[in-house]
Amino acid sequence: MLNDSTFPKNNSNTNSFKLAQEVIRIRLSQMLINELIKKKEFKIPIHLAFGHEAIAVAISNIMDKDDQLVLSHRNIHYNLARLKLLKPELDEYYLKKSGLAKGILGSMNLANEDKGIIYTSSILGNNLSVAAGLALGKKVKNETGLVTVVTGDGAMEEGSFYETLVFLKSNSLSSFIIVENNDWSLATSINERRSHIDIEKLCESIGVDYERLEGNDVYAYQKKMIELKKYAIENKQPICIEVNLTTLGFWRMKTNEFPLGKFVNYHAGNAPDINLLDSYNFFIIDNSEKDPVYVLKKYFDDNLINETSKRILNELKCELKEEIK
Ligand SMILES: Cc1ncc(C[n+]2csc(CCOP(=O)(O)OP(=O)(O)O)c2C)c(N)n1
Ligand SMILES: [Mg+2]
Repeated sequence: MLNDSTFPKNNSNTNSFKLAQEVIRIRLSQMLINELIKKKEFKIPIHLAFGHEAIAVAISNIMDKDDQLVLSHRNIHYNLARLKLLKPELDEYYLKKSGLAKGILGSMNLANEDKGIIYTSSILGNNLSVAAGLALGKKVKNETGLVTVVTGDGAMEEGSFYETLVFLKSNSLSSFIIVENNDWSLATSINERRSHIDIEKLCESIGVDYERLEGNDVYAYQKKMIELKKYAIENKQPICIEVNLTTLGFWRMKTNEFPLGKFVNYHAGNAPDINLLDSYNFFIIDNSEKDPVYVLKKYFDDNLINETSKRILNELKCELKEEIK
């Protein structure tokens, strides 16, 4: 697959380098926000999405004007990918009037209609039903465009996940249901809290097409999403896309059973083990395929990625000159 002509070579002067830059920009934007959360700058909880950058960039990049995106509590990666600016998002987290949503929506409900993010809800499962209604609305009004809804492996335990799949299929509605499967919901891994759900088989039983994405490769993801979008629109079908990913970061929860602290995957607030340093490869969190930024090394050499990251970090710091004095 890597020999495909749509995949970039080690060259920053190509259009496709933009995808890599986007992944890096979203990583660094979050690192800057993480440092501010550590300083207890915000009154509201913020769910970072380190490790989720590749799918957000791919989805944002394939969106057309008439497409609609519906998000959940962990939405920072999509909001940053759509807006392409950090300052209005940060002002929103400060609940300032100058914020993206005038300081009214905050973090967990942050939508941006101008950029196609029609609705975002902190109520798990609620966004699925809303997306189903939006998709039906497009059909009855004879409007074009694809509705994409994003959910987690915890939120998909809500009945509305099943209902939405049945509804979208029954009404032949072009749509994507993206399951960001990070194996965690709050402080429990899937194994700890429930029996395994085979999403592929569940979809098969309803007749909904299913696709799994893994590997955190933004180029592979974008190529696949373009194919899937064409299929969903031409065939008027929903497609459920399970994205296996790791939310990078962790903390330790002290319990009687685990006096030294039980490993808990990052959920919200600051990611204490992630630091914005000024060293070589400072933007990489995990030297493995778990990290979409590390995966960029398949295509570009370390030097190019490092220099690009430094440039983007400087641009972001200029954008935020007030906030990070
Ligand atoms: C209806 C409802 N129940 C419970 C919660 C509390 N809650 C907030 S986030 C969360 C975990 C969600 O897990 P998942 O959907 O896998 O998303 P992740 O945080 O792992 O990205 C829970 C239980 C909620 N917001 N809404
Ligand atoms: Mg989860």
